[in-house]
Amino acid sequence: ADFSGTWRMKSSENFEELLKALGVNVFLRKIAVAAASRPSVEIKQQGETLSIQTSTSVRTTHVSFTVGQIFNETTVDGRPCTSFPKWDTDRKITCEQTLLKGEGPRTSWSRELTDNGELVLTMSAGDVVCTRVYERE
Ligand code: R13
Repeated sequence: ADFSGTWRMKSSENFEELLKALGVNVFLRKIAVAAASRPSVEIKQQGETLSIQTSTSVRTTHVSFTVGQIFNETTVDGRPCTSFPKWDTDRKITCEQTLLKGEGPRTSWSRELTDNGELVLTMSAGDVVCTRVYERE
């Protein structure tokens, strides 16, 4: 599967609930939710190595990793973690995160290319799952 491309978000569910589950206060949550409603995502992939830049007006993140290898990133609420991405199927990467410091709900994300060419991102914190669907720009 090739995740490469520039992606535009079509829909998002439970993003605010996700931040709430992570303990983000209502003030920062509202700012994050507003900004995250208009992201731009650029993915470059070469073989098993992906580079993902997620841009919004208030926060831009960049991660680069190889599936099967542990890497450092931050959780969606900005806490440093190590992440372990694996192929769930040949079109879906699932990544479990482990906080470097402190306690918090278990977090993970997954990215899947669907049959109709969309990209489905899930982000989980404990029982809360946020689902965001992207289409190619
Ligand atoms: C601001 C500070 C407070 C915290 C926060 C968390 C997330 C975000 C912004 C902030 C944003 C996240 C966007 C995520 C996307 C994900 C995706 C709580 C640290 C800066 C307000 C904007 C776009 O779709 O891949």
